[in-house]
Amino acid sequence: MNAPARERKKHYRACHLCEAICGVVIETHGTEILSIKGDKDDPLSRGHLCPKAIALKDLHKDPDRLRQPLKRVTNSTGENSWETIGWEEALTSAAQGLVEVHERHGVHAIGVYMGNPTVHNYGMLTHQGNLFRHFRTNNRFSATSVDQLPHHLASLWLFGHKSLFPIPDIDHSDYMLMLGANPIASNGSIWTVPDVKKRLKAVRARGGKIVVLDPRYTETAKVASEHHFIKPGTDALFLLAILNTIFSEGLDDTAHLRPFTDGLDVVRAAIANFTAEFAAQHTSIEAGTIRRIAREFATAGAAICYGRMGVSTQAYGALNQWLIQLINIATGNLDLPGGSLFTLPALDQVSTIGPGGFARHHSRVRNLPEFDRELPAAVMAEEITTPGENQIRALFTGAGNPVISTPNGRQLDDALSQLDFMVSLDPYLNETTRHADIILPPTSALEHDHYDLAFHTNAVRNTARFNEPVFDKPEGALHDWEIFTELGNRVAQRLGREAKPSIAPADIIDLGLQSGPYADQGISVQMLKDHPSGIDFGPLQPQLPARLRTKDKWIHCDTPEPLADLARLNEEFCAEKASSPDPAQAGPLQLIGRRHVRSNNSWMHNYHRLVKGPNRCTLLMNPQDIQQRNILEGSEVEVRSRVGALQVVVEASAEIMPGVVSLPHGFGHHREGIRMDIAQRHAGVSCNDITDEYALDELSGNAAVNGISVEVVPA
Ligand SMILES: Nc1nc2c(c(=O)[nH]1)N[C@H]1C(S)=C(S)[C@@H](COP(=O)(O)OP(=O)(O)OC[C@H]3O[C@@H](n4cnc5c(=O)[nH]c(N)nc54)[C@H](O)[C@@H]3O)O[C@H]1N2
Ligand SMILES: Nc1nc2c(c(=O)[nH]1)N[C@H]1C(S)=C(S)[C@@H](COP(=O)(O)OP(=O)(O)OC[C@H]3O[C@@H](n4cnc5c(=O)[nH]c(N)nc54)[C@H](O)[C@@H]3O)O[C@H]1N2
Ligand code: SF4
Ligand SMILES: [Mo]
Repeated sequence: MNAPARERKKHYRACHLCEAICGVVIETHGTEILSIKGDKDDPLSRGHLCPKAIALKDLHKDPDRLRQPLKRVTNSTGENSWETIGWEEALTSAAQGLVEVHERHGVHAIGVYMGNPTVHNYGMLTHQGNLFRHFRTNNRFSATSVDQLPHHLASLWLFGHKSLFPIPDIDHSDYMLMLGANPIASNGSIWTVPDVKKRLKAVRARGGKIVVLDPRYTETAKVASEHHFIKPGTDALFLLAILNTIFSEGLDDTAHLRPFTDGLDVVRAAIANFTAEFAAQHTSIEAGTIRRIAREFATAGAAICYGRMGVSTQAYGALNQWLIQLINIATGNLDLPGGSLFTLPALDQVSTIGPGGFARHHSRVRNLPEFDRELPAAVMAEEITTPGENQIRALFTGAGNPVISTPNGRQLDDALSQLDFMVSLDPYLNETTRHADIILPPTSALEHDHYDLAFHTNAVRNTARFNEPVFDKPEGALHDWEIFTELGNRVAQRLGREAKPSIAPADIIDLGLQSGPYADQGISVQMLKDHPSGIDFGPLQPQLPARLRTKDKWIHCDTPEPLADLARLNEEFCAEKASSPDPAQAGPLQLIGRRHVRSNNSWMHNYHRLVKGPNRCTLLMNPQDIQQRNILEGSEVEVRSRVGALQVVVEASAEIMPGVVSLPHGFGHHREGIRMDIAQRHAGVSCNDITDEYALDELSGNAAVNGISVEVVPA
């Protein structure tokens, strides 16, 4: 072990826990963390922090965080136990298990699932290829298809690259129309916007307007000028009505976009029947209100239409995200300061990674389309359990917890126990990794350096920052990227292929920076080390058409796939009208999720400071719905869906619209055999135990974890 340095030290760091990437200053004494504070000199986050930042310490110190590889041992009576093993044995066994399945059943028998923290850990992004180049399997999955897949598709269709996201330029905007997002709890997503509350309030303070559409009166709705309840899954009708009103009242003006934009006339004709009246019948928002919002939006100085999880993980996710961009385009708000702009990050993924593709192959059992060489996570269980050629028999998971995060988690939980072999790259023994044969735990985040490859690309300002490790790497420990390299090399050896020399992630970043858009300003890793709070390249700027990655550098708005999807929408809602339920009867309810600022998906419940206080894993239900069902407030209820049932405490709340119930995701830590002491004591239930693997956006294959039809009865 290195002798711990004993002096007090200040370390500059980006918090990697969420997309806001706030700058923090961590003061240490030897191996102790004395304080974690917001970095006022960070040009992006300007000193902002949320309560999770302090968990950087808890996460680092957590006694449950694995420091050495584990091997599952099953005794003669079928009982599992875990043995701590050395790295050499762990890597050799992991390589052997994967290669054996490969050799016996072919490459597609290997499945891969990569979770959300992958994109917060640049070494995983730069080095995962060292392993996966050996396993070019069709059975790749990630959290993308329970999340932002529709955003990627809309960007690919309209702008020619999956990561070319228009970013709300909130600091210069006059009007924001926001659907299905709660940035005050989530701290923003596909929109890196630290201190979003202050930025939203500033819009109102300068006379602008924020309009929020959400089935819950959220933390964000509370700071908005206007909030409207919207029935889950009906946003496409609302967005179409907005666009339709803009066209029919002659409010469209593509302005500066006209020289390189076409196809809007085709869209105008295709959506002529989607009127504000039609939307009003289904959304619960009056036609007059929809038209007023359309007029306000189109005539505001600079306006943003933005939608996130709530409009992405539902039955019309891709159609919604495409319509949102068409509204921005038709009103000339794309590529306009105060509207939505593209970033120009110091290391530009749009120039360094491929654009992505769609539907080039399909899943074996259900024939769902791939996106960017990944299949929808909703088919993972059936691909493991359905016999036949290319059935998944071995699985590699990295930084993911799909048992808790993907629809019908119980089914997947069961499927994982049927695998021949499984390896997990993860610091915890949790609901998913407990099925692994080998768990490979990486170093803690504070033990490696950090550059944000993903989120500068989505930020409200062009900045760059590189952080050195806060603590030395413990002897014998391996970073995620080193594990990928070491495992990849052992796989290569077994397959008789050449091993790859390993270049550290920081060196890759250095090369990228020096050939990136700010190369002329001398940017390098060394320069960033000399400016630990980050370097500011200023506010976002208009960049079209140069920034487009479509072949002809035009935006063609008449995208065939979403245009064709209008028929599905029309059919569903024309049919629904005929069978609209009797409001006096207690019919089915729609289940949606929610996020809390002290939580983060499934893996941040093991820190006392974050989970203390009242139970947050409750079912929110409108008092009217509670009364109709003879349920007692605060009692246990049973929530049933097509795939199963769970029991949870009900909380009466007028903040949730009638007909809708809300349960947070990421809980359900009661499962046998996990090693997360505090999380187990705040176990809660997993809402994905009742979400449905058949509830999808049929166009994109994205999971519809919002808007699940459920019944709620006294338990
Ligand atoms: N504190 C915290 N922060 C996080 C996370 C976390 O778990 N906790 N997770 C991170 C991740 S991975 C992500 S992707 C982001 C997500 O970031 P956001 O999308 O901003 O977060 P959500 O809270 O999921 O917001 C979705 C909203 O959609 C609403 N909604 C549900 N169904 C519908 C619908 O049909 N229509 C409309 N209009 N609204 C609907 C919900 O009520 C909710 O308010 O947050 C990130 N940040
Ligand atoms: N019902 C419902 N389901 C949802 C959502 C919802 O709103 N409602 N949200 C969806 C969204 S937006 C997302 S992004 C997904 C998230 O789904 P996942 O990515 O599958 O799950 P996480 O809960 O983020 O789990 C992250 C895992 O990574 C591990 N980990 C953390 N840091 C590191 C690291 O640095 N290296 C490695 N190797 N491992 C690490 C943790 O221990 C944990 O096991 O869930 C989705 N599922
Ligand atoms: S908002 Fe909180 S969790 Fe997100 S980066 Fe900032 S401090 Fe970290
Ligand atoms: Mo996410």
